Amino acid sequence: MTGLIVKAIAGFYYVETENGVFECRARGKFRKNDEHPLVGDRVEITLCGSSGTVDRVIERKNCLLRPPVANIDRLYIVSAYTLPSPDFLMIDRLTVIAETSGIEPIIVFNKCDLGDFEPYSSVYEKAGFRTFVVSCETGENIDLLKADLADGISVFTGNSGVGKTSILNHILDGADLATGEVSERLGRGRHTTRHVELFKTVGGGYIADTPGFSSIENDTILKEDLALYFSDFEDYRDECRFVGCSHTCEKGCAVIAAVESGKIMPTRHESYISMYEKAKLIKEWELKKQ
Ligand SMILES: Nc1nc2c(ncn2[C@@H]2O[C@H](COP(=O)(O)OP(=O)(O)OP(=O)(O)O)[C@@H](O)[C@H]2O)c(=O)[nH]1
Ligand SMILES: [Mg+2]
Ligand SMILES: [Zn+2]
Repeated sequence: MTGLIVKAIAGFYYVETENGVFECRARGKFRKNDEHPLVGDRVEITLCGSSGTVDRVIERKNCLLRPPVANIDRLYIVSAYTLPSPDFLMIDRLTVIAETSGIEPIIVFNKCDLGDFEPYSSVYEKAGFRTFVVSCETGENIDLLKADLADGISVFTGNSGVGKTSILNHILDGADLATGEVSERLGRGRHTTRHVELFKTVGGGYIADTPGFSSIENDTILKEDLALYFSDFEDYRDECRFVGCSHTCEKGCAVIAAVESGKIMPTRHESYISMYEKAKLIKEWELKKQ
């Protein structure tokens, strides 16, 4: 029998099949090969009574390690206006991670009842991303987001406390998932959601709620390739004075000139420089090994 892993907790996989959801363990060979089934995986299972075992993972089209989900169509990168305020480096790193995995990154600004997102959302619209500005408090634009989740596998990610679960409570009929108060003092959430889970959306798609985080790793991109994933640099990156320009500090760099003249938003370039410095530490042979 085949099914879809919709939840993974403490070594148990919950597999949705046409006959319902079954609690399964992974066969020992997974552990031996250091492989792990992921939420979003299509799997073959064998049933024994009301529970079963995962025998095989059907080939993935992609997967992320953080959040750990497979076969993702769209990654919604959720930020809040405040409590916590947007972390542009985090947003930009996630867009690059998504695009290198063949996943569409979409920007969601939540808590728009608390302030005007226009200066932020225009940065991302200008850079070519689909962007939603919503509020769980007033319900503004939640219906647009809901319509966007009608098919495929979508994933909400972003810092703890930005309102990922709150949005799902609006979008999923009858859902009452636990949400957390954000500590006023720290401006951070308390990691209310602790596991990844896929929920069925109205149109028959799936949406994954995931635990928030405060930092991300797993960058696996060469510094030479990084600019290719900043589509707002596209019109400028071949116009620089020097071949092989890193677009970080060079004289005659057309990207830097575009930042100075307001055509590229400064936070996007700052994220680029920060990611470039990190990518310098990654060597080609290290990527091949993976
Ligand atoms: N003012 C306002 N508050 C919101 C909005 N959306 C969510 N909140 C509040 O933000 C807090 C955190 O919301 P959660 O939905 O738990 O955040 P989360 O992103 O799921 O957090 P983790 O599960 O920890 O990753 C809660 O107190 C919500 O009531 C909004 O649109 N406006
Ligand atoms: Mg949550
Ligand atoms: Zn340049």
